[in-house]
Amino acid sequence: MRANPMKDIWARGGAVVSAWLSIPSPITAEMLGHQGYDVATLDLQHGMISFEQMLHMFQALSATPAMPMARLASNDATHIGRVLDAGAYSVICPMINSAKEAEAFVSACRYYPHGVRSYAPVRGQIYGGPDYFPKANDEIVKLAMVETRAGFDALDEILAVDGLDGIFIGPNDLAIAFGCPPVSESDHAEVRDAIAHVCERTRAAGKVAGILCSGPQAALKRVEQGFSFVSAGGDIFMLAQAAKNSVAAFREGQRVAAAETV
Ligand code: 3PY
Ligand code: MG
Repeated sequence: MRANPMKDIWARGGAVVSAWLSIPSPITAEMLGHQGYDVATLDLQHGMISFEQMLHMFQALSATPAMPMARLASNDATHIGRVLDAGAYSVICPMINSAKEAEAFVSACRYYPHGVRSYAPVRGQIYGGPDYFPKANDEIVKLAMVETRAGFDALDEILAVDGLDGIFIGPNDLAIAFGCPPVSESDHAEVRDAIAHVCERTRAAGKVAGILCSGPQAALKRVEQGFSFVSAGGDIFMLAQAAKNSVAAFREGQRVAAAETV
């Protein structure tokens, strides 16, 4: 089975940087996959991506160095099996509130005797290789999202779940859970403390701490803080920013030209 590059990066003490894809487009996936990210995560929860579009985006990503990952729509074993069978090489599960929910998530990702995943990995095997079955349980990274008050309170029990590789913080939902506005980099001390606490406990448990970030500078700060999985490239946000800067430069040029002709 193709090696999971995230494991290698973590073994060397590095941090994984992921693009975050919400636009339902294989061409966007292929283009972003060639920009140097370690991973490209398809957001099946809040992105506008159907099953068929996801499949084509995974296919487009396999022509690039970026490893295909998915943020699942929900903690549902049938959904998880289908996403893995289509070629997701690692998965993030939203809204994990308890150790029981984390166990169900991990179990849905693993074959017997460690889990309840049903065989056959039709496209996963095309991407992963012929020895997919004996290796997939270990090779596929599973990150549970802590982004609710219940999940935050159950953090240590969630971290004790066998087979769970780490935690991914949803900073927007976590901020809401602490009564604050949903933003990626919150100014509120209680949200900042909660994020620092999750990072610290996760690392103390020997697991990977991950978080969604607003951009590269914020992601660098998170890595400095101890996170080793950061998403620092939302397709919609980056496109909007680039478009805004481009049109602003054009308008400014027009303004200067008009001033010169007066
Ligand atoms: C959150 O910030 O809550 C997320 O789930 C990231 O999309
Ligand atoms: Mg969320």
